Amino acid sequence: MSKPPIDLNDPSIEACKSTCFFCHTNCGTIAYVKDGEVIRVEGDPDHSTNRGGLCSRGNIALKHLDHPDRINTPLKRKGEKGAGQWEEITWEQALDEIAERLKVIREESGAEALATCGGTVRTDDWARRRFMNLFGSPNSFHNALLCWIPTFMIETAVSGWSPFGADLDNARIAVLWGANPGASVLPTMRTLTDCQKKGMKLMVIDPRYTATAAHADLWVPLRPGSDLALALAWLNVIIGEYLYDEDFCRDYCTGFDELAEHVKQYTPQWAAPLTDLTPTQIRESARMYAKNKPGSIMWGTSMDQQGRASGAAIHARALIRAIMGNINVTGGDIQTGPGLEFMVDEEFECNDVLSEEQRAKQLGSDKYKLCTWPGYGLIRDIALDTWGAAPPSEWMCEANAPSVWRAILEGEPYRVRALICCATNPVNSYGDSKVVLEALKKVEFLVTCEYWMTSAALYADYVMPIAGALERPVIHNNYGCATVFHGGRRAISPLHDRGTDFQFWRGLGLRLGQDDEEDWPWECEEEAYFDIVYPTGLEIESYDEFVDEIGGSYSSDFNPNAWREEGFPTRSGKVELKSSVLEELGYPGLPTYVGAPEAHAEDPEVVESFPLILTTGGGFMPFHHSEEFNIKELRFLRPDPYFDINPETAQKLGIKKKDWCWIETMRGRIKQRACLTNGIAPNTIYTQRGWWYPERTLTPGEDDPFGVLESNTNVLTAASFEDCDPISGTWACRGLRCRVYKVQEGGAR
Ligand SMILES: Nc1nc2c(c(=O)[nH]1)N[C@H]1C(S)=C(S)[C@@H](COP(=O)(O)OP(=O)(O)OC[C@H]3O[C@@H](n4cnc5c(=O)[nH]c(N)nc54)[C@H](O)[C@@H]3O)O[C@H]1N2
Ligand SMILES: Nc1nc2c(c(=O)[nH]1)N[C@H]1C(S)=C(S)[C@@H](COP(=O)(O)OP(=O)(O)OC[C@H]3O[C@@H](n4cnc5c(=O)[nH]c(N)nc54)[C@H](O)[C@@H]3O)O[C@H]1N2
Ligand code: SF4
Ligand SMILES: [Mo]
Repeated sequence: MSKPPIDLNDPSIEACKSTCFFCHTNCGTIAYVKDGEVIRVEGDPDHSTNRGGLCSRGNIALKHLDHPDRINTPLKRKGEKGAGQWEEITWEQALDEIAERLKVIREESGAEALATCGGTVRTDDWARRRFMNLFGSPNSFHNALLCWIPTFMIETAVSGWSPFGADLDNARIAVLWGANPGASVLPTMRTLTDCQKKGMKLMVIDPRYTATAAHADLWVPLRPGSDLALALAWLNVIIGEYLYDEDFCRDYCTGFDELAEHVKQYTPQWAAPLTDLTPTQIRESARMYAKNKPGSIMWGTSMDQQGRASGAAIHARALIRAIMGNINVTGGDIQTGPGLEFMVDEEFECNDVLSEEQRAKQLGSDKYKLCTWPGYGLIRDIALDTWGAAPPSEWMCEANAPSVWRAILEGEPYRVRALICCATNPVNSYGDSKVVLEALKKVEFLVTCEYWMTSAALYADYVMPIAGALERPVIHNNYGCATVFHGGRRAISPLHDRGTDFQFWRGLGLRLGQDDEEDWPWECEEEAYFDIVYPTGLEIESYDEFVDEIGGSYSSDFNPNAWREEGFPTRSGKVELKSSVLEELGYPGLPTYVGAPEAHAEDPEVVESFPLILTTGGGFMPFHHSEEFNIKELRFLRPDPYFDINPETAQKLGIKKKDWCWIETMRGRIKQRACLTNGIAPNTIYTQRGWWYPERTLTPGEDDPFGVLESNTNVLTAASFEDCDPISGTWACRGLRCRVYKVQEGGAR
């Protein structure tokens, strides 16, 4: 049924440039507002990202805005934890009481006894970090370790910054190495196919034949979790066959000779049995990238999610790009450095307020050193020396999540007593869900800032009702790590008794002795965002004017070749193929093979009991991680969870199309339905992520509320200390050992 047209001549209707935040693509929207009510949301045709388009999530913005399941007022727990009994209270009362409790915990156990937990970027994460630094705790963390943080930090260690984009218009090839924009970032997929029409080649390295692989000139179906072996073998081929950029390696890199010697051992024959590719496939794929220069290897999450092997794999990928001279060159991957013409997130964070003594207490920083204070401190100093601006500590310098869950449960090295979950659904999205759920049940004091009643909200002492993207302004500035930003306006004030995350952190800070002039001089987001935009010199007097008059976009000029002239922003001024930063932290300076992502994957008894290889990674439409499962218009498209299995394997196991099956790893088992497809190898299984059943009614005392452990792929993932990457601390979601068997009659839900 088509929608009634909007009467644009109706003076009572305002068209407001707003932003979609159902994923961090942040498409531009036009929200039509009449009498303080949003009556329609459309894609903004003038927005450079989406050019008027919206995906199925963007199109349900109005259903999301006032969905009957939304939490609309602060909730205080009445009964037992997890009983689902609440008293509705005001923001004032909630913030007063939360602050009082945190004060006592800080006095008794130190500020580090408070941790805060986040998910993928939403908005204003700097406000959370500012609050935590001023409070005195180093234990802020996200699951963003699974998603770009290890990549950013390792690439920055090697070549001074991480590529934030690619000059695809001039590239001869784009390699998607564990990225599936056909399901995950739709506007990028459109750009890629447009460039293909102009002659660019596309290679997809992915164990699954995806929507993106279907467009590829070459699909490389490697075994999940074997990216490190493949990347090392590519280095072997590119160097062994003299395909690298000799001038670039000589003039702009250090450590080439040692790298060449080091990768001699990693031949295609060596990598073949590890990757399930033939030596010819390995050689041909390496040649295709190297011979189509300039080219890009675009970022994808896969390598960030390979546990023990992640850091080395990311390092090897960074070196492939570097020895090809494909960084900061027309048609290559582009590292811009921080945005120097506007205020970057790090400037908001008050990092200098956190004492050395508190930094040293950051959980996990003794084991995993790059993405915690030891490594971040080094990288931040180099960036500040070079530019006077640095990457944000929120994201790049975080407590290690598996270490925090254990600190809650075991009190080692000290007990975390209070946890604030903000913009995350941790049982569904962090590794080893059973441990996470246990930690949420056990932590002494839990606060959750949410849209919905998730499992993290259910066990909370207070739940804060958070306003969505139509109810607040949004600025998408890549945390200041790139030189562009986009912004949209608040279409309406928060509905009901909702508030924004910014209001929560500010309100809590002020009650804990933080100052309203020094520490929190902005009363609302618009005031803070004006500070971001102001240094650009644009002639505006407010943030809203930036959106309305300037169009809400800003981009600095960037000369991709400049760094060759001026030197790369590393200590030596060169691309450090052998990384001095990694060596200083006690890691190998060159990427070295470490085995499968999961610690015990190659033990013979494990291989025998768990004969298949599992990947739990890959976003799929229409859901964003665990979100939108309660929106029936989207759930209708995917009522049940499905895993991919090759028909040959299914037949051997007596599994038919749509059968409910158990998928089991060393941590536990979940149920999903079988999707038989030749787009996956016979030894490989792919499970969908995010699943829970918000429609289920709660039974008091239930161990598995909303079925969060029933079909949730993270029950299967590996996050013990030995599974984590020693460099970054990320855990293993891709390349795990598993077995599959049918659910017996009566066992299905
Ligand atoms: N629909 C949808 N879109 C999303 C999201 C979502 O949840 N749903 N999430 C958003 C977020 S936060 C992010 S970070 C991006 C991530 O988006 P992408 O970077 O595209 O990452 P994924 O979709 O997680 O995985 C990409 C591909 O990796 C493949 N893969 C699985 N295991 C391996 C492996 O071991 N090696 C290799 N090389 N490939 C492997 C999967 O089959 C999948 O096709 O997507 C964003 N967009
Ligand atoms: N096994 C496996 N695990 C993965 C991945 C994988 O590929 N495989 N992918 C990983 C990746 S890339 C990421 S980024 C993470 C995502 O991890 P999360 O971000 O934790 O995942 P979501 O399910 O999106 O949960 C976000 C929650 O925040 C709420 N929310 C949304 N917007 C806001 C807001 O503005 N404010 C507040 N307060 N709440 C809000 C939503 O209602 C939702 O419940 O998951 C990771 N987990
Ligand atoms: S891709 Fe979809 S969900 Fe993401 S910002 Fe754009 S419209 Fe929103
Ligand atoms: Mo992500």
